[in-house]
Amino acid sequence: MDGSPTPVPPTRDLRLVGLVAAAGALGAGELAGGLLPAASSPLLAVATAVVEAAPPALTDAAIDALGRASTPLLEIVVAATVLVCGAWLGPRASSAPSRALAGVVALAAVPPALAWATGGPALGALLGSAIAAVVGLALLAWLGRRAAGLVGADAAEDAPPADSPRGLAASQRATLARRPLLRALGAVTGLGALGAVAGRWLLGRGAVDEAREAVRLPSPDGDRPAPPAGSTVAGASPALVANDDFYRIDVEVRAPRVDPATWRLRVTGRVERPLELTYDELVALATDEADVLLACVSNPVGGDLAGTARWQGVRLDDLLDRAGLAEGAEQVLGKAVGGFTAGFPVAALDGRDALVAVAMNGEPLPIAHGFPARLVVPGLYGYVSATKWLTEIALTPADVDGYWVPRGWAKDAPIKPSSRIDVPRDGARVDAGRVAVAGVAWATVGEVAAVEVAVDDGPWRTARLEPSLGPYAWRQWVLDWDAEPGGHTLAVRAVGEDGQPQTAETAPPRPDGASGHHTIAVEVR
Ligand SMILES: Nc1nc2c(c(=O)[nH]1)N[C@H]1C(S)=C(S)[C@@H](COP(=O)(O)O)O[C@H]1N2
Ligand SMILES: [Mo]
Repeated sequence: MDGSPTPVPPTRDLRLVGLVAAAGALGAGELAGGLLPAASSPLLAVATAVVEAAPPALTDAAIDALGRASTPLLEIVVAATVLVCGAWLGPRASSAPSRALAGVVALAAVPPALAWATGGPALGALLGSAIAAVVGLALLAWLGRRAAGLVGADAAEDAPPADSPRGLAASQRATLARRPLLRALGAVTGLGALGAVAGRWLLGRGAVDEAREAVRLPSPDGDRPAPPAGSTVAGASPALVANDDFYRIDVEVRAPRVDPATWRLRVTGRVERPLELTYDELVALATDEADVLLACVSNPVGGDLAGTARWQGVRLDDLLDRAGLAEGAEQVLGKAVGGFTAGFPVAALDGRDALVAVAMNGEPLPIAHGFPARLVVPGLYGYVSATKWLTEIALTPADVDGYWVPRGWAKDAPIKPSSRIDVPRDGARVDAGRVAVAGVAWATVGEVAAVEVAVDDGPWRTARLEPSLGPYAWRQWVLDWDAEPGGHTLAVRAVGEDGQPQTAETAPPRPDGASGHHTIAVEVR
């Protein structure tokens, strides 16, 4: 150096440097989370903590509006925030390096702090964040030097060839001088993205999927009727919803990947003989099969957060008989690997086919639906009963609350009888003449005795019911409607075994499930 002052690059460049360094840091954090067993992705740690600590009204709204898409979106928002912080830090790294360093340290402290405050993997997040911060700082320094044009080798490489005219215009020189910077920025962005993708791929790959694919299920006792193939009317729900189409709701930002080799199911609490089963032991017992509707309490009238599947597992009442209920065993509290809990009264086990399920529609449980094991309890909303990634069944007094209860949802949550029109869709235009109106209907438990449809608030007409898959499944129905031109409304209601039609009274999902008639409008031409 000749002692001339260090050139100060334009703020625009420094912002870009900060943003790209942050992208590199994010990529490093993701890669660390996927590569190192001891490290957690800082992004995942923050998103998990936010979900954990979010006010219930916010999580409700997010689930309503976006369903499961809300958590990936949350991660994107967190990542974008980090990028913005990076862009802010970039110019400060050259003007006030110690403050920029403090900024990076503060930013890196957020994931472990949030994880610690919400009972998450604080140490893992600390390691992941530290790695990300070190990479971020190194990139900030390196890219900052490039921006200042102080890296000789590449600058020389980009110098004008010997035969070019000397004395380039200042603007041309500036453009040429920026070239190595832009190249470096591009390379770091690409590597950061690659690191993030690789990290998530590593997290989501490997042993657990292989173990799951290698599972051999025992053949179930008894014969369930073969489910009718597909749906009776195009666009209407099938009797059994395929695993890939089945709704998914949970608070886990990322589905836990549980290694069945080390997993145990424990039956604990107010029992005479606590049990501990390995996965293989549980699968060997899993010869019971039931067609059971699962429904989410957040499901609005006419919504799609419900579905019936064929579950295979071991009856919960058999398992509890083996453990022996002790004094004070009033509630079954399912505990999940990630800490989620769901509890329902022991009294709900009145002979209904509640299962510790290991299979769904003939396959080992998909990871998203709770592999290696979950609870499935007919007649109760999922948030009080259907614990996925189940690791413990605790028998407790009634006053222990599951995850959602202190968050403002009802303690007791039987599924409300409901019915839904699948076709035609709300707002559809259909041709006059014979129109097949079709959908599904369900009771809490017990058969749906009838489904009725009212056109334009006229008399209730009886729909045709498809064969029943038993008292815990939803039931398909079809009504042939002779549609006349004009605008019409169609409303549906289910009638239970006791002859009671489902209530017309409307209620929102909170606190114990929506009610009211699903009503749609159609335009007949
Ligand atoms: N571990 C865990 N299990 C869980 C939940 C959860 O957030 N975490 N959500 C429950 C809720 S609210 C519902 S509606 C059902 C949904 O099950 P599915 O995703 O298989 O459809 O899972 C239940 N089991
Ligand atoms: Mo739910």
